[in-house]
Amino acid sequence: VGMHADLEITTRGSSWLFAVCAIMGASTIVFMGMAFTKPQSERLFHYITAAITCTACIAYFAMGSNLGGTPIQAEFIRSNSAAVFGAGTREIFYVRYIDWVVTTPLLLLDLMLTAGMPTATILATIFADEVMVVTGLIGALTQTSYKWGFWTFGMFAFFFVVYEILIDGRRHANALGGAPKKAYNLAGVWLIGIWFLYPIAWGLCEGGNVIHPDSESIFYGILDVLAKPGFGALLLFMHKNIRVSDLGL
Ligand code: RET
Repeated sequence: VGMHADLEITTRGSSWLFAVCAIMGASTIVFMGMAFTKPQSERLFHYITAAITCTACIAYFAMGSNLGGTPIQAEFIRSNSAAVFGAGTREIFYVRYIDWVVTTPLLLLDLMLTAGMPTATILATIFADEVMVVTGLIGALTQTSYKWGFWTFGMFAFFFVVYEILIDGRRHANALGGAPKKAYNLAGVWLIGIWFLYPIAWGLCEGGNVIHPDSESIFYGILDVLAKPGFGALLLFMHKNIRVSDLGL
């Protein structure tokens, strides 16, 4: 049933994707459980963080079921150790980008609301983030080397996001001082450090077709666990001494 790519995930890849699905689901339950220990007015960051892992849980359910992907012509295929030249298709999981277009703005919101950044700055940063994800998707679905043009547009957008988080956001967080400053600086460095690995993974997978889709699942899977439940747990832990109302929210 459905279209098969010449190079696609195996049952091992599928099991790993379901394992990540379970981690995302369990994290969602934990974050919601933590939310209910707080009064309603103090739950904003718990809700944002739970929405992120909930979205990922569903995306990983799709990928584990070998859904949300489509065969895309790749220049050549390297299957396991043997390099096989010629025409062939690779399974591209476009569902990742549907996940990212929802979750990456929420991750940025978690961080930027912690620093009390102005609404216009938050919206501009989220716009750049959306450009980054959508150009990444178009590039992934492109069968020619024009795909690297889309990747380059995405990198420009990403550098704007990095500037806003590391320079502009830090300035706002430092002005607040105290617990928000500590939370922002730690979670911000964690976020940017992990996000830098995504365009590298893209280059090895959707871009260059250098690593097998099973390896892709492991690479992106580890990044997603660090970037979603890992980041979320760190952020909520650092929020222990911050009152949502003190941030003007
Ligand atoms: C793409 C390709 C185009 C250039 C760049 C990219 C960056 C993607 C990033 C994704 C982050 C995803 C997260 C998911 C949730 O856990 C689109 C791969 C820069 C940074 C954090």
